[in-house]
Amino acid sequence: MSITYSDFRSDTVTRPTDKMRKAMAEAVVGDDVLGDDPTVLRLERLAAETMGKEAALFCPSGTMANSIAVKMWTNVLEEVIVEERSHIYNMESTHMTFISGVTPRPVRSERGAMDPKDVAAAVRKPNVHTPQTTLICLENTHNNWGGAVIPLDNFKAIRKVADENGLKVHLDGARIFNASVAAGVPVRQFADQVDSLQFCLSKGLSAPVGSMLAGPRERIEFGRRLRKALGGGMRQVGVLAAPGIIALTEMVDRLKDDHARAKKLARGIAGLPGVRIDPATVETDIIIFGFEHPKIPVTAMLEKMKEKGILALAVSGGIRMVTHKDVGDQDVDRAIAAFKEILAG
Ligand code: TLP
Repeated sequence: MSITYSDFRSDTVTRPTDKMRKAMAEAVVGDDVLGDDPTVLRLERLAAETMGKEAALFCPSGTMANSIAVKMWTNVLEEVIVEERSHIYNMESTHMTFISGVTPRPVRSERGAMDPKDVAAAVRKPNVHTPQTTLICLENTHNNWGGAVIPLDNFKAIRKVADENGLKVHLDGARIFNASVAAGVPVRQFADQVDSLQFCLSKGLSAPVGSMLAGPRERIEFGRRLRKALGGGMRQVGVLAAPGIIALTEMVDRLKDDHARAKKLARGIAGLPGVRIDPATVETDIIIFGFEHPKIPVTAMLEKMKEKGILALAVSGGIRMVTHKDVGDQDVDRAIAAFKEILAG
């Protein structure tokens, strides 16, 4: 008999809803490279309005949206301040150097929130030896800090540093709606503090593909040219924008259920042998916990979990699990039971 898995590897594994599939089948399309796909135009307008920005661009992935953002705000011989565990710095295959010819300058943080003083200290004025800092990148929620929510006040303080030094700010808001729901702060208030942001439709919001890059019209139009140059110009892509519209208009409120389930999972496994997690630190859908067991290395633990139908990912020093639309309460109970059985033996 084939096993069915409870897949906690990421919220990227979410499948489109039936309504999304229907919308895909019925989408009115055109040629988006020629600018006449009405469904894409609707999604781009909706994304811009939601974020309070002039314009938005539909991109195939969060990585491409971030790559375009860095390229549209920087020139060669420049430097970008990034948080040291950020996705843009660690998990996007070096596009800053590869595409934009700029260097990242990592800054430490408290659970993803950089101290504005550290950011100010990292700003470099150019001379014959050093690059010029021109951009700061933020991330909210912060993936590698276990879905931590970066507070709005931290955004405001970093905005101030940026303004004092003539810098731009880009937000990797792959999960900005998770941050907004968890903090009770409208997304627009985060967006107001940055010059551009990208957010993903394809994660907890469950669309099959796509990220939106929002910002000033002139920069987004330049971004459109960059997207084409990077091979991201897509044709009858209204079929993918249609589920994106549903993601944005109908899938945000339910994120609170994912957050409650992540908390329940963390509480259920906290204190088990080898598991190092403080459930109080779980704010959204991602839980990252240390795993150090005298007899079971992380890889063996993941194998044993898989045998019991639970999929999770190894991260440095531990394990990552993410709750989302396609794992319900019964999957969380199943995961907790699997942990208890494996670790009791
Ligand atoms: N994150 C993925 C993996 O790359 C780890 C995941 O499973 O969480 N910014 C952030 C904060 C992200 O978490 C991700 C994807 C991206 C950007 C990139 O998005 P995609 O995968 O659409 O290129």
